[in-house]
Amino acid sequence: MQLTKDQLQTINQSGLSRHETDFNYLLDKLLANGTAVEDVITRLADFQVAIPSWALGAGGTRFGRFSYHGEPASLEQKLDDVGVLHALTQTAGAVSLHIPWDIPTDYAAVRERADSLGLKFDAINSNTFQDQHGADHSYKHGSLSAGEEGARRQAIEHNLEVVEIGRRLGSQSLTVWLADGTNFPGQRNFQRNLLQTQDSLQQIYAALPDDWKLYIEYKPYEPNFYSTVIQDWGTSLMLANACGDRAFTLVDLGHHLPNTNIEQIVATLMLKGKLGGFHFNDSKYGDDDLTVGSTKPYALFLIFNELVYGMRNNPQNPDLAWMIDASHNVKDPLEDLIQSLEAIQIAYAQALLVDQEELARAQEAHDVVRCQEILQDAYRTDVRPLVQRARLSRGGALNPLHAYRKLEVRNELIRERGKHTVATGL
Ligand code: LRH
Ligand code: MN
Repeated sequence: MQLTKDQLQTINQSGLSRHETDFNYLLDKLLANGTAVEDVITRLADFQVAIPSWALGAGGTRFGRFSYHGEPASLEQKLDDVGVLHALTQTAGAVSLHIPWDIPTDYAAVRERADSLGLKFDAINSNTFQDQHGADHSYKHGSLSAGEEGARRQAIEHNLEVVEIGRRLGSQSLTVWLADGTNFPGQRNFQRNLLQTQDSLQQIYAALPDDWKLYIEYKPYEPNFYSTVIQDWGTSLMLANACGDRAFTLVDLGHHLPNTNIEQIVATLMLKGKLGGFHFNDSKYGDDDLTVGSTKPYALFLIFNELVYGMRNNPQNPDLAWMIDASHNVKDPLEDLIQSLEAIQIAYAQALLVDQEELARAQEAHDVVRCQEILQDAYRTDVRPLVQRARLSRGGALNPLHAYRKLEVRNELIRERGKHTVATGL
């Protein structure tokens, strides 16, 4: 299934006059504030988020999984689904693969399909949190942190194979997330585990192609519930520093203990030039992998406010990798991802409206009330007409969710794929 720009322009017709009214109303307010509106629209249109290949089917938990119909049953069909998201939103121009869930059979065909859909391959993910059939060694007691030389060697080899797969697809970064940890006090030696992990990551880093980056993702718990080797941003940063200049910390929004100030972590990592990228999602309790902006939209805005400041003031930090990492237990996976992409665009647009100079003056003057007013004026601005404008400027849908339903995309996918196809992934 592919959507054409003509199809979308036809569907957009009915909403254009409403959009014009809303846009012009907002334009007046922004021009009065001296906002560089065209610059904001261009930045929104250029902002591309990678879609996780493991989140195009129904997700589940240990308590069960409720399948969704018309799921992509192959890597090619997954690319088609990301292609639909990109056609509608014009902000999903990349895909992040997970190995072994997405091993290509025909590299040339996969690259060609991605090219035809306007998709790039962003960071590729290794997987040493599941044992593969026929594997010589189990990761039950650790992978890159394992004491057993065999398991560690196997895990390092797997990461190098993943890099080779990514290299053949045009990806230029590897994301390593380790489930390695313990469930009980005394179960393993913290220091030996960290040293073995550091040594393993250094071996992987040393084998990376010169133009590649390594993203080290941290997580406080799950699937281990007493300790996790790479538990927090500090540990990830230490390991990235131990590897080298092309190793960075990856921030998954769901990988923080309750009430963690994530925007401060973002500011610190950007100042140190070690923020590599994001796995966007939302959560109320743990690593819930919910729709971005569905539970804590203000927290997302505050994170983007630090990102906008960092992108203007921290040339030492490289361009960031923007990725979603979510799991869809009750929603249509594509509708869930459309909502996440919208929430990311809205938070970025709001952050671009923050008068950073005015904020700096108020901070200087310790005018605490004014500081909050400046942030919340931007946050309380309905920026959706700006986000729509950016989409329209690239031939996207005025309202992607409306277009997705009007075009009956899910029903068409079921017609093409049947009701019982199951996507690989979580
Ligand atoms: C771990 C994680 C990691 C992925 C996995 C699918 O919780 O966030 O990024 O490998 O989800
Ligand atoms: Mn993640």
